[in-house]
Amino acid sequence: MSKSVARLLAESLEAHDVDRIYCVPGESYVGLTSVLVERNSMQLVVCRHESGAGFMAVADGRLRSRAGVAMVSRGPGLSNAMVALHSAHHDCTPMVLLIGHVERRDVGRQALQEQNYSVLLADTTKLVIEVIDPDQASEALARAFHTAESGTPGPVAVILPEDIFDLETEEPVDLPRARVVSGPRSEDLDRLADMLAASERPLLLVGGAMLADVVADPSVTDDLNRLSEEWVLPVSPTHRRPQLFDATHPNYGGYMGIRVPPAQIAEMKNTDLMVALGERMTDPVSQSYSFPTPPEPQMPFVHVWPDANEVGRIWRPSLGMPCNPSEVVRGLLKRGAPPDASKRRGWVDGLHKIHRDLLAREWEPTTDGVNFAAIVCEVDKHLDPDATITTDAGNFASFVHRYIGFRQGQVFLASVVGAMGSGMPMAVAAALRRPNTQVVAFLGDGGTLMTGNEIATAIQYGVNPIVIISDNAMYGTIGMHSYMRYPERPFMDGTRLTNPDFAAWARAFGAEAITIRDESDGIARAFDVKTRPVVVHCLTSALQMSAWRRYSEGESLP
Ligand SMILES: Cc1ncc(C[n+]2csc(CCOP(=O)(O)OP(=O)(O)O)c2C)c(N)n1
Repeated sequence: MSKSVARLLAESLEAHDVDRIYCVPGESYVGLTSVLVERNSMQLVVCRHESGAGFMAVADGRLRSRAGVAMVSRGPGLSNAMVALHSAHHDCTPMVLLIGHVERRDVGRQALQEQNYSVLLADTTKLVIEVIDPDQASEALARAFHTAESGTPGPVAVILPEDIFDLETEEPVDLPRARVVSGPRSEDLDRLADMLAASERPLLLVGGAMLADVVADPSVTDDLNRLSEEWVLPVSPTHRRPQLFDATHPNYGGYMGIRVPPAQIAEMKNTDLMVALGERMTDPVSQSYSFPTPPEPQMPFVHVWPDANEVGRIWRPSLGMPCNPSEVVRGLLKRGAPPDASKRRGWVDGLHKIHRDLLAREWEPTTDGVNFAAIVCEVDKHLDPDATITTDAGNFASFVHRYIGFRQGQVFLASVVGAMGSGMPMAVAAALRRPNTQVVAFLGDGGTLMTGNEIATAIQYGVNPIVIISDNAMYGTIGMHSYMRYPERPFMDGTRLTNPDFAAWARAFGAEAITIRDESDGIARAFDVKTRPVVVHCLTSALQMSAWRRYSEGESLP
């Protein structure tokens, strides 16, 4: 039966179980939006900026372990969405970006807002698919979702010329491909089991691909816990994946993220076997490519990642396993723990003690504003076991990683690569995806005025995140880097910000607002509001540059 291409696309999205699309409308794709609105089979969330829409789709991709979907208009719309694409690409997050395009007959003329997408997106997407033949529209979507979700996940762009939507087609919906799960070779599993059995001081890193497996199948969490307990293995969640292991579990071996505190990393470096389970091994995780050292790691190194292109790309692992990490966990459990696994108890306890000491809720007052540590410690007391925490990029987030004892039922969302502007949109997406659960966003004053306007989207769609703004009147992270590199230069110069009253700003949107001027100002009431978003505006110390560093001493605190 003949139908319009727009309808075929809508049915294809439905077949891929898309229930929500984040967008900023554009004239280039009204042909598709009008059909989507008419069918009403999925929610169109109209955002205030394409970066906001993009980050919401990234968050959705992370929350579902399926591609999140955003829709933007040609040149200008896409350009605004680039930061989210960059983030999804680096963070290995599945995402499909639908982009309206000029009419096919005008392609190449530099028609209004035309862009060469294959050139522009070459280094921020896994694939760019231009739909030239309207009969291939559904096939294009099926390929986009499959590519976005398989191997190393990432963003895929689908380019939709504006003249195709009303054309008629006889093509059927191209149905979704089954999810591909790859297991380890049994000889590799045997070798890993032998290496682990022989190891006195193993280190088990768990990262993004493990998290994707957990989201797809929550029982993976129990398997991981059992492996750690039966095999007596310390588990270290990697950069911005803290929810993979309970911070208070006695086998928690310390967080392997950006700038691990000296005491922790010194002990970690005594390992005799590093196993990266579903961690791509990024710059922050590898401690700026020093642990392990490329290309030859300083200790035996096992790399498990569901994509052979990635295993061996930078390091020469002792054993490379291009498969789903959860399958490795299950395979090891089946083989059974070595009889002398308890020989590692002292090693695991030692790592855990350093972590617990660092997690201690200790902080000291400052002279120029609130020590953000106090706020984060207070928030931690109010977090539900299934709360979502999002952070934007900035030094205020170091307090979140230091002082929040993440639990496995909690959800953490941020741009792993550290793109500013992610915190608020991700909170909106999480609140939509996880109704009736707490969603708390931590933002800096810098990031707030990048995408904070998406609080309007929260209000429009009736979701109520709690937004905590650390206002130190500067781009603090950069101030710190500048100070560390050039201590003789005036602190804050080049990074100072003149801010609005964020409480008044929040109220103008219809949100509730609380101002914190002192560590003793309570924020408990932020958790009681529940009927609209709450913004907690903290007048934060600039001298307390991060959870680890204070200006006057110029030294790490611990
Ligand atoms: C989109 C983007 N622009 C610039 C940067 C570089 N950058 C990293 S952190 C930071 C400052 C963040 O300032 P703020 O949000 O106020 O948090 P603070 O560091 O003061 O806690 C900047 C500019 C970035 N990571 N992402």
